Amino acid sequence: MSTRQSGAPEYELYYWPTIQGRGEFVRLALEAARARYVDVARLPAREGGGERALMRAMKDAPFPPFAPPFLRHKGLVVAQTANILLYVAPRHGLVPRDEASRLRAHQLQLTIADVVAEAHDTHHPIAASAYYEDQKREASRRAGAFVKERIPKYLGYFERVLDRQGGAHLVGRSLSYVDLSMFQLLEGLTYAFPRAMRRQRVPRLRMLARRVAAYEPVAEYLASERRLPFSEEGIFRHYAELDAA
Ligand SMILES: N[C@@H](CCC(=O)N[C@@H](CS)C(=O)NCC(=O)O)C(=O)O
Repeated sequence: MSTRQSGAPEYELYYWPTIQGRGEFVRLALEAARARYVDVARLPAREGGGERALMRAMKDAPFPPFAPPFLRHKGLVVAQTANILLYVAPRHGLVPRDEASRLRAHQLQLTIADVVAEAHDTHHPIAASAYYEDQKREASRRAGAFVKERIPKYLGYFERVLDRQGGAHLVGRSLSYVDLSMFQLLEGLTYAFPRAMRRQRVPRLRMLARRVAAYEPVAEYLASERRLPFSEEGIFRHYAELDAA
């Protein structure tokens, strides 16, 4: 099992085994909840893991996902990162109970998904199937606009929301999955665009990220071997030439 929890795993998470990617938003929620889960593709093939198991599960699901991450729980297969979090969070107190708060959380999570897609497109603006080296010129233009316009616009928006909420949490009065995802987004952007990120004036978001990192289950996870490193295989990639001058 990929967690320190004992007992049979409750959830099966399916995601690419060597990268943080979009799966990391789900891993963080499961870890923060100290949920019993297995990160299936990270298991050895002889234990029913590996990428083949992932592909098979995706193909065989009665209602197939388009792409990982997806989660199996009690006969349900749930795909799309924001949708998975929408499903998991209420089961573990990672979102307030009332409808307005849940809609707000989902709204923010979908906005985070938009940033993630744009961050991906800075290094793969033409085709996800082509090498970065074959789309470097387009990547440079795309990243230029992302760094100059989109990062400040998105982070400015999240900072404003956090301020309106009182500064402690993005939704509600305690830690929610959106806070966890905001931590991950800031980590990813800082890895990929360290120079651009140094220029962002988002003190509340930074403080929130520090609190999330210090939250015991998250701190334990981040220090464990379960937390994969960022790399140039993932969504947030550091290419110095794409970072701001
Ligand atoms: N909107 C989906 C995107 C899923 C997605 O793009 N997954 C990537 C890995 S992060 C993948 O394997 N895509 C395969 C493909 O698009 O063909 C989500 O948020 O879960």
